[in-house]
This record gives sequence, C-alpha cells and structure tokens, in this order.
Amino acid sequence: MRHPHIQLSPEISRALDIGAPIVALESTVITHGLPQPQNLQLARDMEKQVRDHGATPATIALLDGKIRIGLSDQELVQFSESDSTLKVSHRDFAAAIVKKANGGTTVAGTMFAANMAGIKVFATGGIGGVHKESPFDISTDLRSLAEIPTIVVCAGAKAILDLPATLEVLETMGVPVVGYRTDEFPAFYSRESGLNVSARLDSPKEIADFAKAHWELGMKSGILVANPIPEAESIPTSGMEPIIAKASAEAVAQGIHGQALTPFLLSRIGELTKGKSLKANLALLLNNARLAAEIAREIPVKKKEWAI
Ligand code: PSU
Ligand code: MN
Repeated sequence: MRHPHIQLSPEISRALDIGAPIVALESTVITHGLPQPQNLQLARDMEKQVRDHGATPATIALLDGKIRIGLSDQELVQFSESDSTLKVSHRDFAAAIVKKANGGTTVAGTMFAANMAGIKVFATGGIGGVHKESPFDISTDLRSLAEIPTIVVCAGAKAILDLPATLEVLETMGVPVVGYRTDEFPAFYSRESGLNVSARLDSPKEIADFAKAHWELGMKSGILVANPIPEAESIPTSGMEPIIAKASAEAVAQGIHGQALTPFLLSRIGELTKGKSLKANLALLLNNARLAAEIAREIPVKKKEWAI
C-alpha cells in the first residue's frame, strides 16, 4: 500500500497476494452513465455477478483524491449518491488528486489504474469511440486500448458513435477486436451492426489463450472483447436509429461537446426509449461482468512491487 496515489482495498490486496482472479469495474457508468438509484443497484449487481462466477470485483474510482482499487459497499453508496463527481480519464487524474475530489473513472482511466495494480481483465458496458457529431472527438478509450495491455469486455460501442470509424481507428492502432461467439461487432443495444470483428473466439479459455499469445509476442495493446447483449433484452438497430439521430441532433443544436457529450446522449436516449434502453444497458453490463469473471479465472495475476 505504498503508492502515494493508489490504494488497494484489503480484499483486493489479499486476492493479489494469492493470485486469485480479479475483475476491474469502471465507475463513470455509475456517476455519468446511469441515473440514480439504478446506478447503485447496478454497481452492486455487477460486483455480485463477478463473485457468483468465481472472481473478486475491483470497482475503481477516485475518492477524496485517492485512486481506489476495490470499494466497500458503504463507499459504493456514498459514491453513487454524490452529484459532484468528476469524470476521470487520463488527463484528469492529477486534477482530481490535487483537489481531493471524487471521480468516476472512464474505460481509459479504469484500464490505466487496473493495469497499475496488475489486474488484467476489466468489464464495462460500451467503450467510447469516434463521435458522429464531430469526427475529431475521439475517446481516449481508443488510445488506451492501443497502449494498455488489459482485456476489456464490452457489448461493442454504442450506436451513438460512428462505429465504422471507431473500428478503423482500432485497426490502425493494432487493437484486436474479438467477437465472443459472434463474427459481427455488436452495437450495444443491438446484437448486429453489419461490421466484422478481427477474430471470433468461442470460450473464455480461448480468449485467455489469445491474450497470452498476443502478449507473449511482445504486443503492447489491450484486447477488446465484444460480447453481444442477450437476445431477450436486445433492441433491433432499426428501432434505435431514429432515437439516436434525434438525440444527436439535439446535442448539436444545444452545442454540447467534449466530456459532456456521452453522458448527454445516454440520458436523452434513456428518456426517448422510456427506460427500455436502460433495461438493455443493465442486462448487457451484467452479461459482461460474467464473461469477464470467466476469463479472469484463466489469467494469472501478480501483485506489483509497489503494493507488497
Ligand atoms: N458508453 C456507455 N456508457 C458509458 C460510457 C460509454 O455506453 O457510461 C462512458 C465510459 O466510461 C467511457 C466514457 O469510457 O463514457 C467515454 O467518454 P468519452 O467519449 O468522453 O471519452
Ligand atoms: Mn470525447
């Protein structure tokens, strides 16, 4: 526990000591991705899902300016109810630290902190990508996938993004995009997108072996695992397209951009689908937590020098 800015929970510290499987969980989804009180319920359900499938959950967030790996239930409550939390990606960590702020870590921020702690598997809902409204708004999530060797389990990228452009950037950066039991890159609420993945793998063990081979070759990138939303909760692309187009047009009209764009679109889509998108969002998050736990059981972890 000697790092000046990172603190492991006692449970995560013990799990790392004995090499027990761990799944990192992001927290921007709690602070900026979902409304209250569903956000707290989801945070708890994600942790339970990971435990039920044989791994230890490490929700990652900033509390009082410390990067925390693993939160207690009380901390989860406190965190999910606070309205003044920052959205923390790479460039925001130091600001949150000096201001002793609370912050939800994005996919990029969570990958960074998980990797610092030696955690290799991470579950989220959807990654950020290239925005439709402005092709220069490219999420740091993509750069982090190129540079941080972790496995990120997601349900694809939300159709609020320019999916073909997002996949092109990932290809340019050499990031494998693995379809779990699918040849098609899923589009978050929908199982279909008409776009291809770079490899299809059919079991958690196969994904773990793929990651091992990738990193043994000396590749530095992360691996994006795309796990389609369960059929029962999925919403066909045709149903989502007009809603996404409307939310995007509103964002442009209101001049919303930068860090605020993703949260704005998510909340407008929630309103426009009368909660149906929220239900889908929760289902796919749990589905990803389960797969991540199954993969983590096949991936050895080792405690970092600084934490011993
Ligand atoms: N996609 C979702 N829900 C989310 C996010 C993305 O379906 O909550 C969050 C993730 O934390 C992701 C971040 O890392 O939004 C991307 O934000 P930006 O586009 O500002 O990089
Ligand atoms: Mn952005």
